[in-house]
Amino acid sequence: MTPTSSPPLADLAVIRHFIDGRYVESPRPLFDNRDPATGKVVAQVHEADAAIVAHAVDAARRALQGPWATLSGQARAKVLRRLADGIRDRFDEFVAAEIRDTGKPASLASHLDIPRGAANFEVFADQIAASATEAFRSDTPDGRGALNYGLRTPRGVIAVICPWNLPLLLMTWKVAPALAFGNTVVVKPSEETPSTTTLLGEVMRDAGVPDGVFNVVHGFGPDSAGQYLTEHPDVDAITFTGETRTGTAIMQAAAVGVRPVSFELGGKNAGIVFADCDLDAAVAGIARSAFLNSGQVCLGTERVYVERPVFEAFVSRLKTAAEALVPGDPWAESTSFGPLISSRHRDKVLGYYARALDDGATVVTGGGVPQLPDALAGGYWVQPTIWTGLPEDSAVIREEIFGPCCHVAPFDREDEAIARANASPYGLATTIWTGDLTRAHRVAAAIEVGVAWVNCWFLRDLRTAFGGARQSGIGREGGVHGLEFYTELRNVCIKL
Ligand code: NAD
Ligand code: 6OD
Repeated sequence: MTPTSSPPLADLAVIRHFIDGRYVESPRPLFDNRDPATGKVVAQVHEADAAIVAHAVDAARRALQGPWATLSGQARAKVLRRLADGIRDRFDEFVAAEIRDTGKPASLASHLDIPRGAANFEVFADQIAASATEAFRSDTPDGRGALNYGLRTPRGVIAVICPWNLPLLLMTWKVAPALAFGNTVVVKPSEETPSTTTLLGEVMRDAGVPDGVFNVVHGFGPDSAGQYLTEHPDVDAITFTGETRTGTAIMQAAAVGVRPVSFELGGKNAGIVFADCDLDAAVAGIARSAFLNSGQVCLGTERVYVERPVFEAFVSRLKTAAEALVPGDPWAESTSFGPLISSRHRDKVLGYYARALDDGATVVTGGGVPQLPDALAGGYWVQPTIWTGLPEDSAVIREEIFGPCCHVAPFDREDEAIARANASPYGLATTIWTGDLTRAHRVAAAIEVGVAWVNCWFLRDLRTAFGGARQSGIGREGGVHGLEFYTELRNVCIKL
């Protein structure tokens, strides 16, 4: 059910770090947390200095030796299920905290962000029992019959660095497998969205997670919590979701000590619509993939290639879908479209809107800022926007915008659509729309991405591998795939 008003979030008026089972403050000046729907300051956040980060890492390191290490897999799975229940028990508070940080519509927070935040813990509770180990009998002259088997141990202290677009969902997507496989974590949520991660500290405590297993430090990237955390020598591995450029900086920090990384990075995803598709479904699917969460989804479609016979009809129907989106108060039932996360991000997106005009785009719809009531006038709003007519070398087609916009271009041949989709340094996701299953398999195999959806988008089975190719990521998480990153694999060889 979608809640229609916010419960009080008194405990989140000042946002503190969560370390070793306690909320703690730090000496640096607090920074403002703003509601993107109004632009108003809604909370003050403590910023971690190097000492606070060291305290969190130390707590996580000590917790590796405590009761967490001796829990059976079944007992850990029970704890994870209690975490899922704990989020659900405080569902309205989590929804309200996520809305306050992001401005997203209540319908979205209550149907996607918070339910997935809870489900992530259940899925990885299941994985504890599902993860098998390999075994080999040697067949070499010196070791005939020797038994080899894999033994997985936790990596240790994992740094979890998160973005702002789906805060609880993306954070728990990493924290759940880290805990499931026996690690401890220090989480740094985005400076834009500190609230739900902070609230999760209480849920951890109430669910009986031992002190020090889950820690949270707040702050920014460079010269702040992010940098201190990734450079801390006692962090054993770093999992990060965010911009490719930030991933480069984090990889440099991880190089010291040769620590493993798992990265989910940016994208410039292409959608391909063939003339034989169900056009209504394709329009609805592409509209969702371009405009959900105001386009602030890494898997979103910013480049659409449509087979020429249906191009005009597709563009006209996509325009109708974009214009049906209703911006407004996140708590209003009629609202289906939220603001961007910050004034800085809005300026970036509007910069691309201007660039599209400079590069000769035809604006099918949008391109500016919507008219809204006075109460929302200070928020970070832009219109859902569709362009046609841009050259393929325009920055609008090459670079990730991360806003509610897409460019639609016609194509004539399947190989041409594939080549244009692949002409990107990124390789995160694609969505393919066709009624021809043979073609669907062929095209899904030819697009160089980590996730290929056919006649759907963002349809997630959490047991499957998730991640990006090329500059969209390193490694795969999801289901048992996370074992590679969240555990160390030792081979035990016994001569019999
Ligand atoms: P960002 O890279 O700016 O920030 C992400 C996190 O990194 C924040 O917590 C930030 O404080 C921290 N950070 C920044 N600089 C750092 C540094 N030098 N050292 C350590 N930490 C640092 O990304 P964002 O703007 O929060 O999120 C949007 C980006 O995330 C987009 O590029 C989007 O595509 C990507 N994203 C990818 C996925 C995926 O699954 N592939 C999912 C969501 C978002
Ligand atoms: O669904 C997920 O598990 C996932 N990591 C989604 C990423 C969305 C990007 O914004």
